[in-house]
Amino acid sequence: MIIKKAVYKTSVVEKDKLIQDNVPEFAFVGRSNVGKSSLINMLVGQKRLAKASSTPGLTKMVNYFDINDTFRFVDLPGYGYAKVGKSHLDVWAGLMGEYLVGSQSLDTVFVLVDIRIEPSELDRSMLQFLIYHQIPFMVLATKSDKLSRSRQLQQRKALAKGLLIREELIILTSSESGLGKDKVLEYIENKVEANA
Ligand SMILES: Nc1nc2c(ncn2[C@@H]2O[C@H](COP(=O)(O)OP(=O)(O)O)[C@@H](O)[C@H]2O)c(=O)[nH]1
Ligand SMILES: [Mg+2]
Repeated sequence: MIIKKAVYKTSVVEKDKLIQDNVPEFAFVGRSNVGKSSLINMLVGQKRLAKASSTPGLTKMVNYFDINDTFRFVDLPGYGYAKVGKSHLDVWAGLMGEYLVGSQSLDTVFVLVDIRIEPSELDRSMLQFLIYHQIPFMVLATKSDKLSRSRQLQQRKALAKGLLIREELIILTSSESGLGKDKVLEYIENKVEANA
């Protein structure tokens, strides 16, 4: 699939304003700085569709992008800033949790993890949350260009082990080199066609 058109639609801060329609949504989540904005930009082939993480106001918003007039990308708030001592459950009590359980047309959640960093407790509980709610997900390992090919494959195994998931659920990506672009877009195309 080729992305011919990708346009910013809107940003939402209240759960009552979340979009509820039948356009399939592919959401992106992950710790702040994991490379979420860069990956979205890489997938759509635009340098600054998704803003850089340094834009403070955007971090607590759900940002929607219309793609090819057929599906949507949804940039969810980063989950790296949960305060120590706060229950993990608090993370799901916010707008992101509302979106994940309440969105009418959520198709898949792409969970981003840095290929070089051990998965955190939050990454694991995110996956447990998605599995519990029967929400389809794929893990996208980001910044793969920072490792050699053999280290990438080693890390893919290690990530699968750390996240307690099958290796097939992890796609190696790089916003720098474009690695993984075809795989992610093929995945999306198959899901959109299956639901059409
Ligand atoms: N080498 C490399 N750096 C990346 C990649 N993706 C993101 N970065 C860098 O990681 C930092 C955070 O990226 P950003 O997309 O803003 O992360 P976000 O907070 O998850 O949206 C920036 O300095 C990016 O340039 C990648 O694939 N390779
Ligand atoms: Mg960002």
